[in-house]
Amino acid sequence: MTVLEKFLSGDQAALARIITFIEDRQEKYREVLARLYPQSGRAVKIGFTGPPGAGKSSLVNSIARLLLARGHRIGIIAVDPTSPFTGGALLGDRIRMVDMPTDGSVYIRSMATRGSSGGLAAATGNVATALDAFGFDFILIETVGVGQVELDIVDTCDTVIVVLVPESGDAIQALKAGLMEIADIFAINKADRPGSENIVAELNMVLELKRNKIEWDLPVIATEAINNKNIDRLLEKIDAHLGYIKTSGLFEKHRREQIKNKLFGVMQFHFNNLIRQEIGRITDLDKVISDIYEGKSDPFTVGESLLKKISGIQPLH
Ligand SMILES: Nc1nc2c(ncn2[C@@H]2O[C@H](COP(=O)(O)OP(=O)(O)OP(=O)(O)O)[C@@H](O)[C@H]2O)c(=O)[nH]1
Ligand SMILES: [Mg+2]
Repeated sequence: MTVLEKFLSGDQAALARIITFIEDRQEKYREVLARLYPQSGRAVKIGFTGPPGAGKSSLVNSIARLLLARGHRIGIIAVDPTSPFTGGALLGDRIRMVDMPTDGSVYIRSMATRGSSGGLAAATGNVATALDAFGFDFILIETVGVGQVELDIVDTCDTVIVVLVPESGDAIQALKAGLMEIADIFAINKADRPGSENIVAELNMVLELKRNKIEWDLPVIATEAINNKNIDRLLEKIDAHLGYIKTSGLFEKHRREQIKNKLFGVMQFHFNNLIRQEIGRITDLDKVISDIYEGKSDPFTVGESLLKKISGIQPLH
């Protein structure tokens, strides 16, 4: 049996190999994805994002347990940006999801950026496609919410939970980081700490304007992941949100949008490659650069004419 056949027969070791293959973009990984893609689309994808150490892993862990108790199979992706800016790895006390059942009902995969964020969102989406095709009912995706890449990752989810903590200023920070735009549900975790009521109130105030404009009520739930408190309420809201997007048509709309983005992403990838591959054949690039450097021409005119030579396409203005 090939690895792909083993994957399709439900072998988790084959799943792990396929994911590595996709993540490392090994030769022909696109062909593998093309085979898996039609099998995907059934899993519900839930994103958890928020500042480092907010308790995202702890919440994913607790929600996964409730979903397992319902008989679902769960795939978990923990995206671990290793940049010094996010500082995730600096926290020595982060939760590792190790004490999960080993009967095949859960699969946990962490993905590191290895110092570069290029393509991370696409790679995460592709890994989610593999988990989806493998047959998991839910895919929980954890990512530190500080940059654009992380926002892109949660864009592949059906429901997004923004996790904040009682420390003052978080709500305002969240606004700045664009987290407000992507949240469907807010979890104020570590509600056992002082100040949690304040941030809930502050957030509710900020959300009031937005709530008036949409049908979904953007719930704010105070949770205590370590004490397993209000996790059931959080899951109720997840259920409610999934129900809302399905009946309102937003689910399909969003999924179609994701397909469009994927399609454009694939075309852009190939188009970029085409340019890099062809440019040397149709022109002397060093000479072109020298001409521009010496003021004999400009990147705008030359760029358009080179594009036309490569593709036959006259750029739109
Ligand atoms: N007091 C308190 N601590 C919590 C709670 N939930 C999680 N923690 C602790 O906060 C720390 C970080 O939790 P994680 O779940 O690893 O947080 P995270 O957001 O996944 O962290 P990164 O992935 O490193 O960004 C751990 O020591 C947890 O035990 C809570 O409800 N109350
Ligand atoms: Mg974590």
